[in-house]
Amino acid sequence: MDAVGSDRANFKVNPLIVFRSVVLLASLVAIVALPAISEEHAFPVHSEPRVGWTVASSPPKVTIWFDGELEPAFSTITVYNSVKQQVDKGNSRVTGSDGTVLEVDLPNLAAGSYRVFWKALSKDTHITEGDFTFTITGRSSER
Ligand SMILES: [Cu+2]
Repeated sequence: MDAVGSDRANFKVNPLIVFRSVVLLASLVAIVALPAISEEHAFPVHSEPRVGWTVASSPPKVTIWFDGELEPAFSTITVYNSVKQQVDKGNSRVTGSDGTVLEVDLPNLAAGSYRVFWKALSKDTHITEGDFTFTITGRSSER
């Protein structure tokens, strides 16, 4: 009876060691597997207006070119003004013959700073997202 009891007591230590080993192994597998999994992530290669750019007048739309095909239902661009009001026309869409371009139309915007938020779901179901700003000086429309 006592022997069984102490066996059980000893056995309680083992799961912890097993658990640590599994965690370590899982981490190693994740690190090794990462490059293969992330290959198809869609990242922006160019945008119009460009990241951090200053433009004279309100651009008709924001366009972002990606390095991979996008899943239209879950890929979006939204544009906010400096007081965090959404200013785009809400018609964010995937375009381009190969489905790698994301764009949204803009109304005629006043001079100011704007922030573009983008989210892209690639065909391998991985989501990438980010944001950037551009500034409209409004010089061309000031009279
Ligand atoms: Cu991916």
